[in-house]
Amino acid sequence: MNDTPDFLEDKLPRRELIKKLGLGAAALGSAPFLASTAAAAEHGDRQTKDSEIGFKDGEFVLPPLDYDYDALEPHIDAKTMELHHSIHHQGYVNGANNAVEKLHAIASGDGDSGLVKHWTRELAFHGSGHSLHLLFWNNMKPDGGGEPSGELAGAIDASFGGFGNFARLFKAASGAVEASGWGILGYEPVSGRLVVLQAEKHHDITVHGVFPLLAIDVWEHAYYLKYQNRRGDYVDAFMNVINWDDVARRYRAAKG
Ligand code: MN3
Repeated sequence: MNDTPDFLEDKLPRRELIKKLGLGAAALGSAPFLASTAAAAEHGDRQTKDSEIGFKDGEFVLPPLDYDYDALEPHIDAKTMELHHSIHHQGYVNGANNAVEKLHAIASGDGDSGLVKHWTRELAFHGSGHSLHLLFWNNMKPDGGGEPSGELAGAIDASFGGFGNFARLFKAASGAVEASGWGILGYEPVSGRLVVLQAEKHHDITVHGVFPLLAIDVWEHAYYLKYQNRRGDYVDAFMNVINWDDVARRYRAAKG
């Protein structure tokens, strides 16, 4: 924030500054992925539920869920949800804040620039972990599942040849992530198509620029209490809690 002209700092709150100056959030000291969040927030139909606010008063924060820990039973059990949200996700929030602090110190000349590779990797890991969990919680709802309709359904048809094909690919990709990671449905802006990707850990093997719309966490902490080694059963169960309205809203925002 040291480089922000005083006259701007005084008149505009931080979030407004990001928008007015057309800067990625990184330029003002936040992780780059926040830029897409800020851009999406400008879109009229983007929700701003409490459960989506992952950055507040200058630091990453863990928002509450939009539903109770037991709301996704029997598909995802309450104990897993509680540990996953309150312990695991909180860890990524803390890690991302710490990495940003260390990188700020290097930027201002006070830190150890020899550790810049370490701290940028830490920000990539924890920042992506935070971002994907925010998406994951909001991608789910009690009594979800089924199939999308409208524009998103059309895009799935055009990109994959139908919902059945998409579901087959998404489940295969999610089930086959090596070790810990994610299955992701995203909007690829160069082609304008939807793509299915895997993420290893949170940030490895991606296509830069892809806007994630739907993500399933396939780290063991997401399913092991209930499903043990049966990741495929957990992926099948996840399909029953998808909030397709949320995914459709993200698709409209990404396209817009
Ligand atoms: Mn997780």
